[in-house]
Amino acid sequence: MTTDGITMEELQLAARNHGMPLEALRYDVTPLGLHYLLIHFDIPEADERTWRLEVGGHVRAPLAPSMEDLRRRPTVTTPVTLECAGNGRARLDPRPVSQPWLEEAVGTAEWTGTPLRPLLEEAGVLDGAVEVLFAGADRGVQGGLEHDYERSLPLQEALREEVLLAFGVNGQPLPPQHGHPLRLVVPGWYGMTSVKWLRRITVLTEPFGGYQQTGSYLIHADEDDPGVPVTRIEPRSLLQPPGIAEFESRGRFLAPGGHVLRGRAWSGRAPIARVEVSTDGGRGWREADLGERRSRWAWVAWSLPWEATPGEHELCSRATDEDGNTQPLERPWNTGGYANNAVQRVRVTVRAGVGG
Ligand SMILES: Nc1nc2c(c(=O)[nH]1)N[C@H]1C(S)=C(S)[C@@H](COP(=O)(O)O)O[C@H]1N2
Ligand SMILES: [Mo]
Repeated sequence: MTTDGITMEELQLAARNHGMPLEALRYDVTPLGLHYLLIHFDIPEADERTWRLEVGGHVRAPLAPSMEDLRRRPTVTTPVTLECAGNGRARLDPRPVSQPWLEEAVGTAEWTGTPLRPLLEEAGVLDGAVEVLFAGADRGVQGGLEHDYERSLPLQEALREEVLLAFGVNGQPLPPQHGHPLRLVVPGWYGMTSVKWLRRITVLTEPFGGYQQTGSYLIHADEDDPGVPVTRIEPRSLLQPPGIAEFESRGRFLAPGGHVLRGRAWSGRAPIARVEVSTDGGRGWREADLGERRSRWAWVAWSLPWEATPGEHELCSRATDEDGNTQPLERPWNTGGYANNAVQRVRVTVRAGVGG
Protein backbone atom coordinates (compact mmCIF):
# COMPACT_ATOMS: atom_id res chain seq x y z
CA MET A 1 0.00 0.00 0.00
CA THR A 2 1.17 3.47 -0.72
CA THR A 3 -0.05 7.03 -0.41
CA ASP A 4 2.51 8.94 -2.45
CA GLY A 5 3.95 8.69 -5.98
CA ILE A 6 3.33 5.67 -8.15
CA THR A 7 5.83 2.79 -7.70
CA MET A 8 7.85 1.19 -10.52
CA GLU A 9 5.76 -1.97 -10.08
CA GLU A 10 2.55 -0.04 -10.55
CA LEU A 11 4.00 1.76 -13.57
CA GLN A 12 4.97 -1.60 -15.08
CA LEU A 13 1.42 -2.89 -14.59
CA ALA A 14 -0.12 0.30 -15.97
CA ALA A 15 2.03 0.15 -19.09
CA ARG A 16 1.00 -3.47 -19.82
CA ASN A 17 -2.69 -3.20 -19.00
CA HIS A 18 -4.22 -0.15 -20.62
CA GLY A 19 -7.56 1.48 -19.94
CA MET A 20 -10.14 2.85 -22.35
CA PRO A 21 -9.42 6.49 -23.23
CA LEU A 22 -12.48 8.29 -21.86
CA GLU A 23 -13.25 10.03 -25.19
CA ALA A 24 -14.09 6.49 -26.43
CA LEU A 25 -17.27 6.77 -24.32
CA ARG A 26 -18.65 8.32 -27.52
CA TYR A 27 -18.95 4.85 -29.13
CA ASP A 28 -21.81 2.45 -28.37
CA VAL A 29 -19.37 -0.38 -29.12
CA THR A 30 -15.78 0.26 -28.09
CA PRO A 31 -13.40 -0.15 -31.04
CA LEU A 32 -11.21 -3.15 -30.28
CA GLY A 33 -7.87 -1.48 -29.54
CA LEU A 34 -9.60 1.02 -27.22
CA HIS A 35 -11.24 -1.61 -24.97
CA TYR A 36 -9.41 -1.94 -21.63
CA LEU A 37 -7.09 -4.90 -21.06
CA LEU A 38 -6.15 -6.87 -17.99
CA ILE A 39 -3.72 -9.76 -18.14
CA HIS A 40 -2.36 -11.08 -14.84
CA PHE A 41 0.55 -13.11 -16.21
CA ASP A 42 1.61 -13.41 -19.89
CA ILE A 43 -0.55 -13.83 -22.98
CA PRO A 44 -0.15 -17.59 -23.57
CA GLU A 45 0.76 -19.13 -26.90
CA ALA A 46 -2.33 -20.64 -28.52
CA ASP A 47 -2.92 -22.54 -31.76
CA GLU A 48 -6.59 -22.68 -32.62
CA ARG A 49 -6.09 -25.65 -34.97
CA THR A 50 -5.14 -27.90 -32.05
CA TRP A 51 -7.13 -26.14 -29.30
CA ARG A 52 -9.57 -28.33 -27.39
CA LEU A 53 -11.93 -27.28 -24.65
CA GLU A 54 -12.10 -30.02 -22.03
CA VAL A 55 -15.48 -30.24 -20.31
CA GLY A 56 -15.45 -32.67 -17.40
CA GLY A 57 -15.64 -33.20 -13.65
CA HIS A 58 -19.00 -34.15 -12.15
CA VAL A 59 -20.72 -34.86 -15.49
CA ARG A 60 -22.17 -37.94 -17.19
CA ALA A 61 -20.28 -37.61 -20.50
CA PRO A 62 -17.09 -35.48 -20.64
CA LEU A 63 -16.58 -33.58 -23.91
CA ALA A 64 -13.54 -32.13 -25.68
CA PRO A 65 -14.77 -29.95 -28.57
CA SER A 66 -12.29 -28.41 -31.01
CA MET A 67 -12.68 -24.79 -32.14
CA GLU A 68 -14.27 -26.10 -35.32
CA ASP A 69 -16.82 -28.07 -33.25
CA LEU A 70 -17.61 -24.97 -31.18
CA ARG A 71 -18.07 -22.78 -34.27
CA ARG A 72 -20.56 -25.28 -35.72
CA ARG A 73 -22.83 -24.85 -32.68
CA PRO A 74 -25.61 -22.21 -32.47
CA THR A 75 -23.97 -18.78 -32.46
CA VAL A 76 -25.09 -15.53 -30.87
CA THR A 77 -23.65 -11.99 -30.75
CA THR A 78 -24.33 -9.73 -27.74
CA PRO A 79 -23.00 -6.36 -26.63
CA VAL A 80 -21.58 -6.68 -23.11
CA THR A 81 -19.98 -4.05 -20.88
CA LEU A 82 -16.94 -5.52 -19.10
CA GLU A 83 -15.36 -3.71 -16.18
CA CYS A 84 -12.36 -4.68 -14.05
CA ALA A 85 -13.13 -5.17 -10.35
CA GLY A 86 -10.12 -2.96 -9.61
CA ASN A 87 -11.53 0.01 -11.51
CA GLY A 88 -11.27 3.04 -9.19
CA ARG A 89 -8.49 1.44 -7.10
CA ALA A 90 -5.99 4.28 -7.52
CA ARG A 91 -8.50 6.74 -6.01
CA LEU A 92 -8.32 4.93 -2.64
CA ASP A 93 -6.06 6.24 0.06
CA PRO A 94 -3.78 4.50 0.91
CA ARG A 95 -3.57 2.94 -2.54
CA PRO A 96 -3.50 -0.91 -2.63
CA VAL A 97 -0.54 -1.79 -4.87
CA SER A 98 -1.91 -3.54 -7.95
CA GLN A 99 -3.04 -2.35 -11.36
CA PRO A 100 -3.58 1.40 -10.61
CA TRP A 101 -6.84 2.08 -12.44
CA LEU A 102 -8.49 5.48 -12.16
CA GLU A 103 -11.92 5.03 -13.85
CA GLU A 104 -11.04 3.74 -17.31
CA ALA A 105 -11.02 -0.08 -16.88
CA VAL A 106 -14.15 -0.60 -18.94
CA GLY A 107 -15.33 -1.28 -22.48
CA THR A 108 -18.34 -2.56 -24.37
CA ALA A 109 -17.72 -5.14 -27.07
CA GLU A 110 -19.96 -7.29 -29.25
CA TRP A 111 -18.98 -10.81 -28.27
CA THR A 112 -19.77 -13.68 -30.64
CA GLY A 113 -19.85 -17.24 -29.44
CA THR A 114 -21.93 -20.19 -28.42
CA PRO A 115 -23.99 -20.29 -25.20
CA LEU A 116 -22.42 -22.34 -22.39
CA ARG A 117 -25.61 -23.87 -21.02
CA PRO A 118 -26.39 -26.32 -23.88
CA LEU A 119 -22.81 -27.58 -23.74
CA LEU A 120 -23.13 -28.27 -20.00
CA GLU A 121 -26.48 -29.97 -20.65
CA GLU A 122 -24.85 -32.18 -23.27
CA ALA A 123 -22.12 -33.16 -20.84
CA GLY A 124 -24.87 -33.92 -18.32
CA VAL A 125 -24.29 -32.17 -15.00
CA LEU A 126 -24.84 -34.75 -12.22
CA ASP A 127 -26.72 -34.28 -8.93
CA GLY A 128 -24.50 -32.80 -6.25
CA ALA A 129 -22.80 -30.25 -8.53
CA VAL A 130 -22.37 -26.83 -6.87
CA GLU A 131 -19.93 -24.84 -9.01
CA VAL A 132 -18.36 -24.74 -12.45
CA LEU A 133 -14.64 -24.02 -12.71
CA PHE A 134 -13.07 -22.28 -15.72
CA ALA A 135 -9.33 -22.57 -16.37
CA GLY A 136 -7.23 -20.45 -18.70
CA ALA A 137 -4.05 -21.56 -20.44
CA ASP A 138 -2.03 -18.86 -18.66
CA ARG A 139 0.06 -19.76 -15.65
CA GLY A 140 1.97 -17.54 -13.26
CA VAL A 141 2.70 -16.61 -9.68
CA GLN A 142 0.56 -14.37 -7.50
CA GLY A 143 0.41 -14.18 -3.71
CA GLY A 144 3.50 -16.42 -3.72
CA LEU A 145 1.52 -19.25 -5.32
CA GLU A 146 2.08 -20.73 -8.76
CA HIS A 147 -1.21 -21.47 -10.49
CA ASP A 148 -3.22 -21.52 -13.72
CA TYR A 149 -5.63 -18.58 -13.94
CA GLU A 150 -8.86 -20.21 -12.72
CA ARG A 151 -12.21 -18.86 -11.53
CA SER A 152 -15.45 -20.60 -10.62
CA LEU A 153 -19.12 -19.67 -10.80
CA PRO A 154 -22.04 -21.05 -8.78
CA LEU A 155 -23.85 -23.62 -10.98
CA GLN A 156 -27.00 -21.50 -11.36
CA GLU A 157 -24.91 -18.51 -12.57
CA ALA A 158 -23.03 -20.70 -15.07
CA LEU A 159 -26.41 -21.91 -16.42
CA ARG A 160 -27.70 -18.36 -17.16
CA GLU A 161 -28.58 -18.23 -20.84
CA GLU A 162 -26.45 -15.13 -21.54
CA VAL A 163 -23.18 -16.78 -20.45
CA LEU A 164 -21.11 -17.25 -23.60
CA LEU A 165 -18.10 -19.15 -24.87
CA ALA A 166 -16.81 -16.41 -27.16
CA PHE A 167 -14.55 -16.88 -30.17
CA GLY A 168 -15.21 -13.51 -31.80
CA VAL A 169 -15.35 -9.85 -30.83
CA ASN A 170 -16.62 -6.85 -32.82
CA GLY A 171 -16.96 -9.05 -35.90
CA GLN A 172 -13.38 -10.37 -35.78
CA PRO A 173 -11.74 -13.51 -34.36
CA LEU A 174 -10.60 -12.96 -30.75
CA PRO A 175 -7.19 -11.28 -30.75
CA PRO A 176 -4.44 -12.70 -28.48
CA GLN A 177 -4.90 -10.09 -25.74
CA HIS A 178 -8.64 -10.77 -25.36
CA GLY A 179 -8.31 -14.57 -25.08
CA HIS A 180 -7.66 -16.09 -28.52
CA PRO A 181 -9.04 -18.55 -29.45
CA LEU A 182 -11.74 -18.89 -26.76
CA ARG A 183 -12.93 -17.06 -23.66
CA LEU A 184 -15.80 -17.05 -21.24
CA VAL A 185 -18.04 -13.96 -21.13
CA VAL A 186 -20.21 -13.60 -18.02
CA PRO A 187 -22.43 -10.52 -18.47
CA GLY A 188 -23.07 -8.53 -15.29
CA TRP A 189 -20.06 -9.86 -13.34
CA TYR A 190 -16.80 -8.03 -12.90
CA GLY A 191 -14.19 -8.92 -15.53
CA MET A 192 -12.12 -11.47 -13.54
CA THR A 193 -14.96 -13.96 -14.07
CA SER A 194 -14.67 -13.88 -17.87
CA VAL A 195 -11.73 -16.30 -18.15
CA LYS A 196 -9.60 -15.84 -21.29
CA TRP A 197 -7.68 -18.55 -23.22
CA LEU A 198 -10.29 -20.97 -21.89
CA ARG A 199 -9.05 -24.53 -21.88
CA ARG A 200 -10.95 -26.45 -19.20
CA ILE A 201 -14.44 -26.42 -17.69
CA THR A 202 -14.83 -28.63 -14.62
CA VAL A 203 -18.08 -29.25 -12.77
CA LEU A 204 -17.35 -29.32 -9.02
CA THR A 205 -19.10 -30.85 -5.99
CA GLU A 206 -17.23 -28.52 -3.57
CA PRO A 207 -16.63 -24.77 -3.82
CA PHE A 208 -13.35 -23.89 -5.55
CA GLY A 209 -10.64 -22.63 -3.19
CA GLY A 210 -7.93 -21.53 -5.64
CA TYR A 211 -5.96 -18.29 -5.38
CA GLN A 212 -8.04 -16.18 -7.82
CA GLN A 213 -11.19 -17.19 -5.88
CA THR A 214 -10.29 -17.12 -2.20
CA GLY A 215 -6.88 -15.42 -2.02
CA SER A 216 -8.01 -12.48 -4.11
CA TYR A 217 -11.24 -10.71 -5.16
CA LEU A 218 -12.57 -10.41 -1.60
CA ILE A 219 -13.81 -7.14 -0.15
CA HIS A 220 -12.48 -6.74 3.39
CA ALA A 221 -10.98 -3.98 5.50
CA ASP A 222 -8.24 -6.26 6.92
CA GLU A 223 -6.84 -9.76 6.38
CA ASP A 224 -8.52 -11.16 9.55
CA ASP A 225 -11.97 -10.40 8.19
CA PRO A 226 -13.06 -13.29 5.87
CA GLY A 227 -14.59 -10.72 3.50
CA VAL A 228 -17.26 -10.78 0.84
CA PRO A 229 -16.47 -12.17 -2.64
CA VAL A 230 -16.53 -9.70 -5.54
CA THR A 231 -19.31 -10.73 -7.93
CA ARG A 232 -21.65 -8.40 -9.85
CA ILE A 233 -20.67 -5.00 -11.25
CA GLU A 234 -21.74 -2.11 -9.01
CA PRO A 235 -23.50 0.79 -10.76
CA ARG A 236 -21.20 3.35 -12.34
CA SER A 237 -21.48 6.21 -14.78
CA LEU A 238 -18.72 8.01 -16.60
CA LEU A 239 -18.63 11.40 -18.22
CA GLN A 240 -16.98 11.91 -21.57
CA PRO A 241 -14.67 14.81 -20.65
CA PRO A 242 -15.81 17.89 -22.62
CA GLY A 243 -13.63 20.46 -24.38
CA ILE A 244 -9.92 20.04 -25.03
CA ALA A 245 -7.32 18.32 -22.84
CA GLU A 246 -4.01 19.45 -21.43
CA PHE A 247 -1.34 16.85 -22.17
CA GLU A 248 0.23 16.26 -18.75
CA SER A 249 -2.58 17.04 -16.30
CA ARG A 250 -5.52 15.89 -18.48
CA GLY A 251 -7.23 19.09 -17.26
CA ARG A 252 -10.01 20.33 -19.56
CA PHE A 253 -10.61 23.70 -21.25
CA LEU A 254 -13.96 24.67 -22.68
CA ALA A 255 -15.51 27.81 -24.22
CA PRO A 256 -18.46 29.41 -22.40
CA GLY A 257 -21.97 28.81 -23.75
CA GLY A 258 -24.27 25.89 -24.53
CA HIS A 259 -22.79 22.36 -24.43
CA VAL A 260 -24.21 18.88 -24.10
CA LEU A 261 -22.59 16.70 -21.44
CA ARG A 262 -22.55 13.03 -22.40
CA GLY A 263 -21.55 9.72 -20.91
CA ARG A 264 -22.50 6.10 -20.26
CA ALA A 265 -23.89 4.21 -17.27
CA TRP A 266 -24.14 0.53 -16.35
CA SER A 267 -24.82 -1.85 -13.46
CA GLY A 268 -24.48 -5.63 -13.28
CA ARG A 269 -27.07 -5.75 -10.50
CA ALA A 270 -30.15 -4.24 -12.20
CA PRO A 271 -30.96 -2.03 -15.20
CA ILE A 272 -30.00 1.64 -14.88
CA ALA A 273 -32.93 3.69 -13.56
CA ARG A 274 -31.40 7.19 -13.69
CA VAL A 275 -28.25 9.24 -14.04
CA GLU A 276 -27.80 12.57 -12.27
CA VAL A 277 -25.18 15.14 -13.17
CA SER A 278 -23.55 17.82 -11.06
CA THR A 279 -21.56 20.77 -12.43
CA ASP A 280 -20.53 22.04 -8.99
CA GLY A 281 -18.62 19.12 -7.48
CA GLY A 282 -21.65 17.23 -6.15
CA ARG A 283 -23.66 19.93 -4.38
CA GLY A 284 -26.50 20.25 -6.90
CA TRP A 285 -27.73 17.42 -9.17
CA ARG A 286 -29.88 17.39 -12.32
CA GLU A 287 -31.31 14.29 -13.98
CA ALA A 288 -29.86 13.40 -17.41
CA ASP A 289 -31.78 11.94 -20.36
CA LEU A 290 -31.13 8.24 -20.96
CA GLY A 291 -30.55 6.97 -24.51
CA GLU A 292 -31.89 3.83 -26.09
CA ARG A 293 -31.14 0.56 -24.28
CA ARG A 294 -29.48 -1.78 -26.72
CA SER A 295 -29.14 -4.69 -24.34
CA ARG A 296 -29.54 -5.42 -20.64
CA TRP A 297 -25.81 -6.18 -20.53
CA ALA A 298 -24.46 -3.09 -22.30
CA TRP A 299 -24.07 0.44 -20.97
CA VAL A 300 -26.71 3.05 -21.67
CA ALA A 301 -25.87 6.51 -23.05
CA TRP A 302 -26.94 9.63 -21.14
CA SER A 303 -26.87 13.35 -21.98
CA LEU A 304 -27.65 16.67 -20.37
CA PRO A 305 -27.45 20.24 -21.78
CA TRP A 306 -25.14 22.57 -19.84
CA GLU A 307 -24.80 26.33 -20.09
CA ALA A 308 -21.14 26.77 -19.17
CA THR A 309 -20.16 30.01 -17.43
CA PRO A 310 -16.56 31.26 -17.21
CA GLY A 311 -14.61 29.85 -14.26
CA GLU A 312 -13.61 26.51 -12.72
CA HIS A 313 -16.17 23.70 -12.57
CA GLU A 314 -16.15 20.15 -11.26
CA LEU A 315 -18.39 17.81 -13.25
CA CYS A 316 -19.71 14.58 -11.70
CA SER A 317 -22.25 11.95 -12.68
CA ARG A 318 -24.06 9.42 -10.53
CA ALA A 319 -25.93 6.32 -11.70
CA THR A 320 -28.69 4.51 -9.79
CA ASP A 321 -30.09 1.15 -10.81
CA GLU A 322 -33.61 -0.24 -10.50
CA ASP A 323 -32.68 -2.03 -7.26
CA GLY A 324 -31.73 1.35 -5.74
CA ASN A 325 -27.98 0.69 -5.81
CA THR A 326 -26.20 3.97 -6.41
CA GLN A 327 -22.73 5.48 -6.63
CA PRO A 328 -21.33 6.90 -3.39
CA LEU A 329 -19.32 10.13 -3.24
CA GLU A 330 -16.73 8.09 -1.38
CA ARG A 331 -16.40 4.33 -1.03
CA PRO A 332 -15.13 2.63 2.17
CA TRP A 333 -11.55 1.42 1.74
CA ASN A 334 -10.80 -2.32 1.19
CA THR A 335 -7.49 -4.20 1.05
CA GLY A 336 -7.63 -5.17 -2.65
CA GLY A 337 -9.07 -1.86 -3.83
CA TYR A 338 -12.11 -3.52 -5.44
CA ALA A 339 -15.44 -2.13 -6.63
CA ASN A 340 -14.65 1.53 -5.94
CA ASN A 341 -17.56 3.02 -7.86
CA ALA A 342 -17.33 6.45 -6.23
CA VAL A 343 -18.43 9.25 -8.58
CA GLN A 344 -15.90 10.47 -11.13
CA ARG A 345 -14.81 14.12 -10.93
CA VAL A 346 -13.81 16.03 -14.06
CA ARG A 347 -12.31 19.49 -13.59
CA VAL A 348 -13.07 21.95 -16.36
CA THR A 349 -11.83 25.49 -16.91
CA VAL A 350 -14.39 27.50 -18.89
CA ARG A 351 -12.71 30.42 -20.63
CA ALA A 352 -13.56 32.63 -23.61
CA GLY A 353 -11.61 31.91 -26.78
CA VAL A 354 -10.74 28.31 -25.95
CA GLY A 355 -10.94 25.44 -28.44
CA GLY A 356 -11.02 27.42 -31.71
N1 LIG B 1 -7.06 -16.47 -18.33
C1 LIG B 1 -7.24 -15.23 -17.87
N2 LIG B 1 -8.47 -14.68 -17.93
C2 LIG B 1 -8.68 -13.44 -17.48
C3 LIG B 1 -7.63 -12.68 -16.91
C4 LIG B 1 -6.34 -13.26 -16.87
O1 LIG B 1 -5.36 -12.65 -16.42
N3 LIG B 1 -6.18 -14.55 -17.35
N4 LIG B 1 -7.90 -11.42 -16.42
C5 LIG B 1 -9.29 -11.22 -15.98
C6 LIG B 1 -9.57 -9.86 -15.58
S1 LIG B 1 -9.08 -9.43 -14.02
C7 LIG B 1 -10.32 -9.01 -16.34
S2 LIG B 1 -10.77 -7.51 -15.75
C8 LIG B 1 -10.74 -9.39 -17.70
C9 LIG B 1 -10.26 -8.39 -18.72
O2 LIG B 1 -10.69 -8.73 -20.00
P1 LIG B 1 -10.13 -7.95 -21.28
O3 LIG B 1 -8.63 -7.84 -21.11
O4 LIG B 1 -10.54 -8.73 -22.46
O5 LIG B 1 -10.76 -6.58 -21.24
O6 LIG B 1 -10.24 -10.67 -18.08
C10 LIG B 1 -10.27 -11.64 -17.05
N5 LIG B 1 -9.92 -12.93 -17.59
MO1 LIG C 1 -9.92 -7.32 -13.55
